[in-house]
Amino acid sequence: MGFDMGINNRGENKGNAKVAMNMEEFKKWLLRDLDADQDGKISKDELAGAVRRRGEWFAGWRARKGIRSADSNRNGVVDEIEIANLAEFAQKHFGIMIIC
Ligand SMILES: [Ca+2]
Ligand SMILES: [Ca+2]
Repeated sequence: MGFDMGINNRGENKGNAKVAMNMEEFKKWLLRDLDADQDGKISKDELAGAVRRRGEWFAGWRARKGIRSADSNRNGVVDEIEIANLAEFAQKHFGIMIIC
């Protein structure tokens, strides 16, 4: 696994290349690329859309699981304070590597 120091900011991360980013960059990326309605929260549909764009199957099911595991306050969406909880999901499904 290569260690990619440069972040590719040109649109979506296609293929199998891992993108390395820290938590701060991860939050920015998530809110820019996933938060379709720009309300600062990630809904199940927004997460499902991102999974689908990655070409994975069962996007809705995966998104539901991802939201459930990240949604600490149980309001059905991933709030900004909960985005860190999505790190594991993103590493698994979005080819992202979170570095600290
Ligand atoms: Ca949103
Ligand atoms: Ca929440």
